[in-house]
Amino acid sequence: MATSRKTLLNSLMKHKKRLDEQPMRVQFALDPNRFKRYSASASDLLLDYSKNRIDEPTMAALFDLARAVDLEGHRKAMWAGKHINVTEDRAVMHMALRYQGDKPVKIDGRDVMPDVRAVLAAMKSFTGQVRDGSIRGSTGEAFTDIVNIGIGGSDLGPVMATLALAPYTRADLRLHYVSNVDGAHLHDTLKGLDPKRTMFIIASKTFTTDETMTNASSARGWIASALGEAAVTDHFAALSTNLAACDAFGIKSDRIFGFWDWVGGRYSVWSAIGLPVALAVGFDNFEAFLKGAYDMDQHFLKTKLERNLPVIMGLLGVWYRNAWGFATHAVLPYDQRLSRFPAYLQQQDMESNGKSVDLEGKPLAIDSGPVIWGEPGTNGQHAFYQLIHQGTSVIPADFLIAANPHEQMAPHHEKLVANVFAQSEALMLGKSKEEVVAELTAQGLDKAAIKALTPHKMFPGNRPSNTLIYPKLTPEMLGSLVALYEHKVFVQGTVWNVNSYDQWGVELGKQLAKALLPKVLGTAANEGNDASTKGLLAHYHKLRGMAE
Ligand code: G6Q
Repeated sequence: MATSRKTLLNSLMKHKKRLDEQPMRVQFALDPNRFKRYSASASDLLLDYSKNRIDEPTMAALFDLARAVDLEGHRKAMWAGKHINVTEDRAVMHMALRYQGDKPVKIDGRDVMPDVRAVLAAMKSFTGQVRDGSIRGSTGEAFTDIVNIGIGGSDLGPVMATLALAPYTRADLRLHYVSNVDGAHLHDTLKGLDPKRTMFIIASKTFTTDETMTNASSARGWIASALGEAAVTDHFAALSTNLAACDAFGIKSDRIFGFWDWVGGRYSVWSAIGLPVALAVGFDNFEAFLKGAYDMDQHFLKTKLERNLPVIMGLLGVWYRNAWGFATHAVLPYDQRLSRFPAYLQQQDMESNGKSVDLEGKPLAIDSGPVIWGEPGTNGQHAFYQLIHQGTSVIPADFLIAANPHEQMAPHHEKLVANVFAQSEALMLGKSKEEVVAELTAQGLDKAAIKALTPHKMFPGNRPSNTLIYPKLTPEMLGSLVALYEHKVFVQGTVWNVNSYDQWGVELGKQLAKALLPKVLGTAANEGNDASTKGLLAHYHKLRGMAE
């Protein structure tokens, strides 16, 4: 019988014990080559992982672990189009969407590349025509505002990428994203928009998601009441695998952009779901985004595990989750335009590896995915970094920084860089009692004050972080970064032996509200639920002036 995951992960504990006694600052003092030893790159992207609780035997044990769980075999299976999404019996092949080579990419014996290229060509033509004004609204006006209606995987990727690539967008073609079923989202987005110059894109893999369909129907009403029912076809496009439902909605066939069931929602920004990004930044830039992801695919496929960025980052995450028990992981981009990157990764990672049964359906005997969270720096420094520095929880973090800003506004970027380097250094070094006492003494404080203040001003240090540094946040680099994290999630899912590609927790949400809606509306009796739900419904009815 193969060694269990629990046994494999337990074997890491002896390394933890050793490292518990040798903090990073000691290791840095002993090894002037530590940065060189623990940094690796994928083309222009450098990962410095030297500020982690690691040494050579630990890294060797982590790579052994990757081999023991047959990471390379699993990777090969994914690329070969095997149905590794076992609960939905599907291949996982979003890499085909960005494939730049000329070999066939087969799923179930069929080369999918002709279909992929046909959709890309249609996207190119459509986005080009909208951008140059040859596709216009029903009254002949060029579009100035595009509203993408979608949620989850049909929203987060395009929102994140559009914000990240703001320097490549045009001021006269604005992208808006509506996801929440809360009417406030659509209402506030439409406020000030002119129906004559507004196009809606309905982005939904299934074309059945209630939030999206509700927003789509209200948007349809907004266009129809302003411009007439016949205008709908000129003002709507759709991105979906459900072509029949798009057609039934009234969307013209040449404005429906398809994709396939082997593209998971949270992995779909590379597909037709990326259309709003291509509209915002132009198709050439969208292609560069795909190319950057392809480069990372090649790195992940071809680089030996010891130099492989997604493998290193994935294994470090396993190390902290399973050997040290750290429950959360922060992603801290020092890049304002990556403001939605942590939220995007939250879905990518937590929906993928937030699982508690293994591939065979047996309960996991080990911890799986951590909580992913974060905000851009330096804002976070003035808020939650306090806990990262001095709280009782240790939170491994990824810092991201570009060497070159898009704006020539010295000294802004230089200050940003100084802050990000300072943070990871401070987290690693901490501040000892001796250092605090010396500092307070130099400030001239008396003995009693020093004694009282010292514990508050000490920092434990030895807090781990990775730093990712790249020349500039270009479309290509963004593609590489997103693909890096996708593959990191794959590595971790493989170690934990979970299906990273289903999302039954999401499906549950899609069903629950449906059952309750008639009771909210008051068309069904308020009975059958638990006392809390029943009480909340009754109070809601009272606040809305409805009879119970
Ligand atoms: C992603 C999930 C989920 C999905 C949304 C929207 O992997 O499956 O976030 O993207 O529920 O689904 P539709 O695109 O089908 O509307």
